Amino acid sequence: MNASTSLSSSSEPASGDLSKLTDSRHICYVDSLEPRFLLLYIALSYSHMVQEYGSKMMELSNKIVAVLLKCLGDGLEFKYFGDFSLCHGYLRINNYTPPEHIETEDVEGLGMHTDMSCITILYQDAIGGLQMRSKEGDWVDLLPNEDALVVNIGDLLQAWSNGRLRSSKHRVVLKQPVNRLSVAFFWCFEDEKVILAPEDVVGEGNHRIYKPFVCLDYIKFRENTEEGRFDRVGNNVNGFAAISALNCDENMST
Ligand SMILES: O=C(O)CCC(=O)C(=O)O
Repeated sequence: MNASTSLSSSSEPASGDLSKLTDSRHICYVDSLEPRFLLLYIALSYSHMVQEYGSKMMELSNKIVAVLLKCLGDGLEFKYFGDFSLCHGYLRINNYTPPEHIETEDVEGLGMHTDMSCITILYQDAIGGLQMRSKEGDWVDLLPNEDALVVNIGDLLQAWSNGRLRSSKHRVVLKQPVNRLSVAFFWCFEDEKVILAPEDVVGEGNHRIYKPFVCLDYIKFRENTEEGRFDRVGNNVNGFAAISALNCDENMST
C-alpha cells in the first residue's frame, strides 16, 4: 500500500493543528516508512499546514524578539528591532524512533546542544523527553503541554546581547518505546550579518565579551570543523568568539 493512497482515504487534519500529525489514525499508515521518508511524507502531504505554521512562527518570533529587547532595556525594542528585520526562519521536523527495548532509563534521542539561532520555537508531541540543562548542571524535564510552545534563546542572540540572554543547553531522551515527533522553528540572522553587541545592550561599565563575527562563519565553524562540534568538544559561541574565557564566564554567571 502506498502512503499517499492510504492518506487519501483518511480524513485530513484540521489546518494548523500539528498534534494531529501524530494522531494514531495518520501515523499508522506511514509507520512502515523509513524515518527520512516519513519526514518527507509529512512535509509534502501537509505542505499547506507546514507553510501556515511557518508564517505563524515568523509572526511569533518577531513578537518574542520585541519582548526580549524590551527586557534588555526600556526603548531598545524600538531602537534595535531593525537589527532583526532580515532574519529568516526554517523548520525542522524531528522524528525519533526508539530502540525496540529501552533497558536503561535514558536513551539519548538528540545529544546536548545549543541552537545556532536567535531564538527557536519548539513544538513537541505528547510523548515528552525534552530536557534543559540548569545552571547547576541538572537535567530538567520540559513536560509536554498542548497549550504551550517552548522558546529557546540561541547562540546568535547570546552573542548579540553580550551574554545577557543565554543560549540554553538541551537534549532529548527517549523514555518510551514509541515514536516521538517535534517541530523546531529556528529564527536566525542573515548569513552575512556581523554580530557586535550594541553599546547600550552591553551596558555602561561592562566589557564586550565577544569579538565581532559574521554569522555564516559561526555556522560553518559549528557544522564543518571538529572543534566546533558541540557534541564532541562542547564548543559553541563562547569557544568561537569569546574575547577571553574569563570575561565570558564572569558574564555568564550573572
Ligand atoms: O525534539 C526536540 O524536542 C528538540 C529538538 C531540538 O533541540 C533541535 O531540533 O535542535
